[in-house]
Amino acid sequence: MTTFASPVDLEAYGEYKIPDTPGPLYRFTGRITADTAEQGRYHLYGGWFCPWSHRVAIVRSLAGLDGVVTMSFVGDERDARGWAFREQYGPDPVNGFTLLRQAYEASTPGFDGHVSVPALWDRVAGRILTNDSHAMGIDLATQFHHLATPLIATYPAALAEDIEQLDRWLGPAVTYGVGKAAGPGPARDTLLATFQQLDDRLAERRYLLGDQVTEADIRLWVRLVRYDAGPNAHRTINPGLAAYPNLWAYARDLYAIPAFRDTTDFNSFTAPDAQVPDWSEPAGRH
Ligand SMILES: N[C@@H](CCC(=O)N[C@@H](CS)C(=O)NCC(=O)O)C(=O)O
Repeated sequence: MTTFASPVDLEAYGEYKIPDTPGPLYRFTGRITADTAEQGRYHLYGGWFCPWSHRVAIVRSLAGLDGVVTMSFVGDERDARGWAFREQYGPDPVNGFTLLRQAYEASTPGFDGHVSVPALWDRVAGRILTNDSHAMGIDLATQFHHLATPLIATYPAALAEDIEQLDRWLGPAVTYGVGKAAGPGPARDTLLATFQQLDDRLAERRYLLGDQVTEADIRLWVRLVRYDAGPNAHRTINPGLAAYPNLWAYARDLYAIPAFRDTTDFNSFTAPDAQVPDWSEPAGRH
């Protein structure tokens, strides 16, 4: 049995392209409910490099689900075949697939959409339930309380509206804006103005919504931890995250939490000649 995909080969296969097909981009929209939240039922296919996967990996740990929902990682390079299982991070422990595409094809015969991570596989149904990290983050945080005690409840009902409201601001400004901020256009000014607003906000509170870590912090943090390693590796956007002392200390404060630190693989997202700041410097925030 073949366990791993052959090496990335752009000459033979060409570049991965996002298919130009009509309809929703991410077609798997299933949800986990308390009655389908079962021990060992779900498997998370993720990528270390991927900020969306990273969000869900952090939630999984904070929800106490490391032993309830299994997780594995695709390699961080691809050709037209899409994400694949390679020696770098190990095989597919659920289906023995060599290409993530096989999981999508097993779910929808003739699948021609995005082969994306994160993807949540349902072992009972034998198919992908969802490839929407937003739904995964919420469901892992809220539907498993009969099976596991969360270390931190990241999506409390009382804060759900505040979390989504922050997302309507930080989504365009940071999540989607950071990749455009090195280029021409207004994205850079918007990003840096947002960093300044966050820095002011974090002078007064430990986390975005007060004294408790929530999904809002997780969504922002996966972008902050990549900022000086990827989008701002050559300091083309600004001199670095450290230009915003409260924001930078907040980001290090989160990095000190094992669920954040242990799900972070700097090698998977750091540009070869990037100057990465010292994330382990004590944050001194209480
Ligand atoms: N909306 C998706 C985005 C996931 C996403 O963009 N994943 C990237 C890797 S970080 C990917 O696999 N892209 C391949 C594709 O979209 O075709 C989510 O929130 O889960």
